Amino acid sequence: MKSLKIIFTLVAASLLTQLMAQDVTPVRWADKRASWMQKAAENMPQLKRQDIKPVAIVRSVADKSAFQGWRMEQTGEPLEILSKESFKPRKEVILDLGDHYTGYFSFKVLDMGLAADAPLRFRLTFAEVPTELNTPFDPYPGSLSRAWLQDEVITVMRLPYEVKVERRLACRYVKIELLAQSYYDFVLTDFNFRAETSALGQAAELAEGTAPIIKKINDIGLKTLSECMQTVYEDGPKRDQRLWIGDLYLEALANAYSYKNHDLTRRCLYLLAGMADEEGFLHATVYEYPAPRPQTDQHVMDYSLLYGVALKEYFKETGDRATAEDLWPVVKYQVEFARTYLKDNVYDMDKQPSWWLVFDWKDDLNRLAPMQGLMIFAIEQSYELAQMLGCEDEVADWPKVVKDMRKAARTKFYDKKLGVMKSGPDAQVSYLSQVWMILSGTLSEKESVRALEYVLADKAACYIGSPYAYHYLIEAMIQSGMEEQAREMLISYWGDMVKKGADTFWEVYDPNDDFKSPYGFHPMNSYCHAWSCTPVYFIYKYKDIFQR
Ligand code: RAM
Repeated sequence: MKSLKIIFTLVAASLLTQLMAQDVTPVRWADKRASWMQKAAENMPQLKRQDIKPVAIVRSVADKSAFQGWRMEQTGEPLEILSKESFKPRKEVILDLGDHYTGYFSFKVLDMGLAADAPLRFRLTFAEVPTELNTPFDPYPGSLSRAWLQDEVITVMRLPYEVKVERRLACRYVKIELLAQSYYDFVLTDFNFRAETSALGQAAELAEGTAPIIKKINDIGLKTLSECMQTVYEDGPKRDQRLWIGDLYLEALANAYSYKNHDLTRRCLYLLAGMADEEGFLHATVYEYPAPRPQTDQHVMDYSLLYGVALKEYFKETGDRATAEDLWPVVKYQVEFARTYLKDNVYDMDKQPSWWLVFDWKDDLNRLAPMQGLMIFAIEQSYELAQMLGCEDEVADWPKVVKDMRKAARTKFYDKKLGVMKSGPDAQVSYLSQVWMILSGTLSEKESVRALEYVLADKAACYIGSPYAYHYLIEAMIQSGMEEQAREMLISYWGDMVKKGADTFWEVYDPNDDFKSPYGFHPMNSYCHAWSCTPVYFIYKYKDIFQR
């Protein structure tokens, strides 16, 4: 019995030791995370609030020549009519705020003398673009939550009453429909949209003589950016209202040349670092409310590598060494972790678990060559950051990694005869394979021009489907000395959205398909989307190319 007891004690002790060993698997940067989250909190931006009143009553007009078949037209009625005449016979109104805004909507319902004997019910629909008011939302065919669509049913029990829509909205148009009524008359009045943004700075005027279309693109780009600048850089104020690394990178670039709210960039960099997974791999997206949390298991290797590029740009712009030093280990880990996915100096897609790679909203894009290029680009930029911090000794082998990866890319992807990069088992020729091989410095300037000219002329090449990917195309063109083409491309792609009536630039825009949406339902596209704001960065940074 005694020996049994001893055995039991020994087994228990060994189990406990094993368990403890598991428990103590260290969370990377465990001693630093609290201070990083603290710094994120300290850099919480002030929001500028503004009360916006509707500017007109409008109606939807079906028009085949308009974007997605709908345009808005003013009815010519004065807005005051709504506070004077009973809403009961009218039943419906569409208010135009005059521009896109992000914030909170309210209005009052007043009786016209008789007491309310029964409740009223309204449906409110908030739209960034006219199609959201003219496409039935149900039965809902989309892949993301139906509740992102901005329609709300409100029941008003007694009058007078102030309707305050609780959720934050992003829209230009507000449609109010009467769903249930009683015998008494009532009016709607005091419409207010409390708009919010953390874009407090003032962007500089463009040079005199800048083409009107470029001025317009810049204005809309600035508006897009300011709408997405909330308490983080959001991807879209309608949807998903959260911080993604890829969006942050492009927003921070545009912000650095316009509003210069560097605290917001700092906050986002700290938030992401503080919420990396236990091993240190960044989550591609994090939430702020009710308390900061990552979207667990949401890993995107191209995004995590861009984090280092964003930090380098931030440091270059602000000289804020303390932040760069604090967060350098995070950058280093992203690169070292990505390196474990290299096989013979090429990114190994087969080794990668089920994470996705973003690059573009194009299912048919083969991402192998783009990933190889992005990784080279990111390691090189991160190495530059190390040099700026004087800690390049820690990563002394990175230049060789870059060199070997370039060499492998040329061997594996470059078709010398055609002068073009080919990706994947089907040797796909895509815009983005060329773009990333250019940005990675794998192709010489002459080869870059040749490769880009090839895809631009090749109707069969896998083309680009989102403003996010267009950003890198324009950058690659500028890097290859194709300045005129870069200018023309920016004007034709973003200018096309302007011609189609954009108040803010869109998440996905395919000039060949106005109804394109990555989520199976075109109203679900985000029509004010962060990654679409980058003309701002190009126009200010490359003044000689764009400000004329
Ligand atoms: C979408 C977001 C965002 C993008 C990610 C990958 O859901 O709107 O812009 O970064 O996907």
